[in-house]
Amino acid sequence: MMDDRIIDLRSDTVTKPSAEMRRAMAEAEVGDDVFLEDPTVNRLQARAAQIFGREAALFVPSGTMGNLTCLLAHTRPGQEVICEQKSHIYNMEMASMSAVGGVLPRPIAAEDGIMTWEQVSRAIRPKVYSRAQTALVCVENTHNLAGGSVYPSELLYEICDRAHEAGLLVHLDGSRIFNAATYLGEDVAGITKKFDSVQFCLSKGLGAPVGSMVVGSRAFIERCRSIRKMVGGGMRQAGVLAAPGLIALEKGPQRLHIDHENAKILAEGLAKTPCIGLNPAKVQTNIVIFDIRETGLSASDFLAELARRKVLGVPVDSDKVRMVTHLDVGRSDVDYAVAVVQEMVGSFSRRPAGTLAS
Ligand code: TLP
Repeated sequence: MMDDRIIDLRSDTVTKPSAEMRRAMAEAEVGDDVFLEDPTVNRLQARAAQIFGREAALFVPSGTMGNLTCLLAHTRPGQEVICEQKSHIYNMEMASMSAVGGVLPRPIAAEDGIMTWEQVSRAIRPKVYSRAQTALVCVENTHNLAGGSVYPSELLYEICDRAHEAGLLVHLDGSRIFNAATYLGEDVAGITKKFDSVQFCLSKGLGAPVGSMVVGSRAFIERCRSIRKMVGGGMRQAGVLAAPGLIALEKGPQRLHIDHENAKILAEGLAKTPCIGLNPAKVQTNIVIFDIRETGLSASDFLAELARRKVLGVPVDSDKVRMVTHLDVGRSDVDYAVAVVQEMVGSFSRRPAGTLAS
């Protein structure tokens, strides 16, 4: 990379809408979506439902709102929700499950974020009058903070079937479900068919500027529409946002394999760097998480040094850094990012311990 550009690997949410998307936004046919009269939103919802093989879909402003809407539709205050310990819904959605939904999360730790039915079943509350009752299981696929890991579909089927037998509902935080589908070589309809609800993001790897979709049965989506209004997500001429969403939905999935290849190259390059801890074999999709403890720096100091060199990532905790590949970073950017990390870590090891350049 010769120019002054910043290589932004903080998230796949940072992508900018393409010229085609901006044109579609300018030209979108719109109406008042709270009256169900926005033709572009209606088209997006119909297309999402079709792709997922479901009766209906609902456009929501964010993944967070999509997850909360489903959670509110499936539970009532005082119940419990089983989720993975590092899941986004538990860690990064402002505790909305408890603060808004009045439900108690029951987090369970699973290797690589991939829960088994055995682990889930052990967390189900017994039917004792003094115990909060388990209502819902939330699954995240791909699993963000576990490094973009992917559930084998058979495991998802087992969790859904057995949860249903136990009288529980199952929600999928499928923010990056198209990344999972790309990795598996399967379609999203098949992967998600047994879930009671699915939320997926248009604004991550698919490249739309805004928005997520909730898909499910017609009755479920009608209920979600009221809940979306309750939480302030009833948008009006939202067709200007649905228009790039339609392009993201059609074109985004076709190029995700490029992001996965770039993530693999990034991971392999970083793994060769002294003091960086990472197993590239575990990188399945577009998220790379690595340990920087041995550099002697905290994640925030490491990232500040990196930012001075125009490469951006985010901290996962004090020892770990996350980088995410997406449509606005190419192979040469990834090569550059690896070279920068190698140069930077090399320069630390030549300096007296505990000192940084001012
Ligand atoms: N993830 C964002 C940040 O919040 C960390 C990111 O950069 O990865 N579920 C999952 C699995 C997510 O990764 C995210 C966003 C959400 C839900 C929430 O989506 P938004 O940001 O649209 O509310």
